Amino acid sequence: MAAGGTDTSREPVGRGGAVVRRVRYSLVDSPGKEDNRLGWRDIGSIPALSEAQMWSNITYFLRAVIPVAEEAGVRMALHPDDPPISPVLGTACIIRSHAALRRVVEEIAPSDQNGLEFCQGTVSEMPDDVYEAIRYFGERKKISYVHFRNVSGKVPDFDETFIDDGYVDMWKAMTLYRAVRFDGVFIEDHVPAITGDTPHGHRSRAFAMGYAGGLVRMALAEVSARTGAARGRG
Ligand SMILES: [Mn+2]
Repeated sequence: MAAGGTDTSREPVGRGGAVVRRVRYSLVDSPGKEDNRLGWRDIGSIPALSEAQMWSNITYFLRAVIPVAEEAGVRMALHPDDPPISPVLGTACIIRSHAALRRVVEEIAPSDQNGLEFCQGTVSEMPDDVYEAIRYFGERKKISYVHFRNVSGKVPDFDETFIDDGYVDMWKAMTLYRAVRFDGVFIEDHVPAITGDTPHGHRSRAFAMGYAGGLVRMALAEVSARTGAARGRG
């Protein structure tokens, strides 16, 4: 059994030659991994796990932890499988659809303290509609916080893009967070590697955070304009 990143490569295909994480599932799941430059490291003898075993495990975990979180006033936040593909080298990755997210927060352990780390990038890679997911989980107050990033498309093949260079309309997404009155935090998450940047990607992260901050400002400014106009009419 091996474990590690599921990147199948990093390619200089982003704007300005930026290097982006590229996932091609046909390469991820192949044994051998000679063609997987960032591939898998052998970590010993962990057996492959089935979907049923993984669902059993997460059920055991959440039903033990969520009551304690309720007592302690801690809000949990589950990140989906990234990338949302399965299996990976024989092990099932179960959190890869909106139905799976609903199962976690609505069926296994329904609680105000059981929420989602809503990785919008990963959710956008799932087969379902990302805007519908923002509305659905946002309306139910299940979004603990957001990884606000963009991708080129859905599974099985996609690249992680600059925030303004993917298939998701980030302004439309932001207006949906506003519509459901999401009041949590937006975080930049993965970003393309820009030439000359630090290993952590400070320049690229600054761009992503600035872009997100600009969208928040626009979204709030529209509300102020509407409120102001209403006052003006009154
Ligand atoms: Mn994420």
